[in-house]
Amino acid sequence: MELSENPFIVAFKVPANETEEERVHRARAFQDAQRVSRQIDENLQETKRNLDRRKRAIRILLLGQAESGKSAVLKNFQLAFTPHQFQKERDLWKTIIQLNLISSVRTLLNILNDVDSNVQSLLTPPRTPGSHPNSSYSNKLRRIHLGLSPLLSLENDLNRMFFATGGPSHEICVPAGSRWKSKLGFRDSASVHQDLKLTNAQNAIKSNLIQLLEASKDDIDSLWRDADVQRALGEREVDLRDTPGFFLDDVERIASASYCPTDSDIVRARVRTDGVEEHHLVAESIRLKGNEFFITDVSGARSSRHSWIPFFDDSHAILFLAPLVFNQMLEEDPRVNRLEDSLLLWKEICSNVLLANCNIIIFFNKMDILRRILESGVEVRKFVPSYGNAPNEVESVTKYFKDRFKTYHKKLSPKPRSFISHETSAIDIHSTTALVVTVHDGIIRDNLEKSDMI
Ligand SMILES: Nc1nc2c(ncn2[C@@H]2O[C@H](COP(=O)(O)OP(=O)(O)OP(=O)(O)O)[C@@H](O)[C@H]2O)c(=O)[nH]1
Ligand SMILES: [Mg+2]
Repeated sequence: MELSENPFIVAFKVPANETEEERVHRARAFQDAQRVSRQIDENLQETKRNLDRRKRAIRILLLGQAESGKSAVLKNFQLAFTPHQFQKERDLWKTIIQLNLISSVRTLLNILNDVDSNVQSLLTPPRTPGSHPNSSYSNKLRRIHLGLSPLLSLENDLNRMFFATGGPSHEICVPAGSRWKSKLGFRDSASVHQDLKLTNAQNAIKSNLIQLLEASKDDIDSLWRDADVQRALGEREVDLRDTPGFFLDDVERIASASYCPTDSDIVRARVRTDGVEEHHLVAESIRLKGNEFFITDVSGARSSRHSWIPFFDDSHAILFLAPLVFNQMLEEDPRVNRLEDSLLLWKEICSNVLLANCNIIIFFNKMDILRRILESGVEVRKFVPSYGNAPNEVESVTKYFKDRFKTYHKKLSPKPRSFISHETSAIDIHSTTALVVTVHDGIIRDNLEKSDMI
């Protein structure tokens, strides 16, 4: 471009017969324009630096069906690599865990209220007085139910105020990004949000929650420990301990005013991921210092899986979460067995050409739940007839399913690649934090080898 055509120079050209006032005005406008231009240059440089950093850093994508444990694995990465940042968010999780606890109470009451042709509800009065075999227990449970009503209604208000969701399942669901954290009062030094201060109404509802929980903890505890309730759950083959965000065994601790979540509580807390979240981790400890990487956490719901595709050709490795829980159905489609859904998803991921050069590491997660299910006598062959009469034991069951995943991996991968698998229980933070450090080292090593080959 000719100098005379430069719009910046043309705009500030000295006009003929310029007055002193016009000259001062023009000089000021010129300085302002220069400042804006410098700012734009700096922003462009910053964007370029970020892009370069992203290009250099390892990028990991977490995949798997809903509730498979992706966000729990992410928390283990954060615990291992950025423990100080993790520590700063501790208070934020307190409200989430308290809401998880109330949500389990609600689930429990819903199950007890469920009347079908065979099972008399434990909460509704008997049709003719005295006809209910356990009418004295029912009276007790009805009293507890009534006593817990204010807590349940506060849970509704809290969900509406902070999450604007809730839905029929009352599961906490948050939009991607960290804005929901600031809504709960989390103050991140890097945050640009201005609305970090909670309003008086928000503060009031949070302290109401603490008071009401403290006042209700005996009721919650007696409801959960009640022999009739436990029997009713057994009859319906419901094990609430296997449900996400289960804290009923910890009521005494969690419903106390002085409660502070432990690392393990935070990993066990349930917040459904909505959309796609990218997390930038810069290792804090001396040993891991300098390790900088990005982890993308996604929603595993069937309706969200199309949103994973743009992240496929940008990732160095995929961590695929496949719980070997063979006797549960999908929450979003109760006709579909979770393990069958995982296998279908695995086939799609293995055969995807966009992922042909990507390492895929599979975590057979929720091993603790598999162990509990088998110990309680549930037979694999009833849910997976092809399992036949093989031993109903963890080792044999794990090998059977692992072989199925491995076979598809070999058959469907567009190019040969190693099958790397780990058996995990993401809520066991001791072993999982150690594992994610090893896995991360492996991804870096593999990436270096690949770039050397190129
Ligand atoms: N018992 C047990 N619970 C686990 C394990 N891994 C995860 N969880 C719990 O299962 C629940 C669901 O885990 P999440 O990490 O939220 O699942 P997700 O894959 O991120 O689910 P979406 O965000 O809905 O896609 C949480 O309450 C976790 O704490 C595990 O190995 N054992
Ligand atoms: Mg999640």
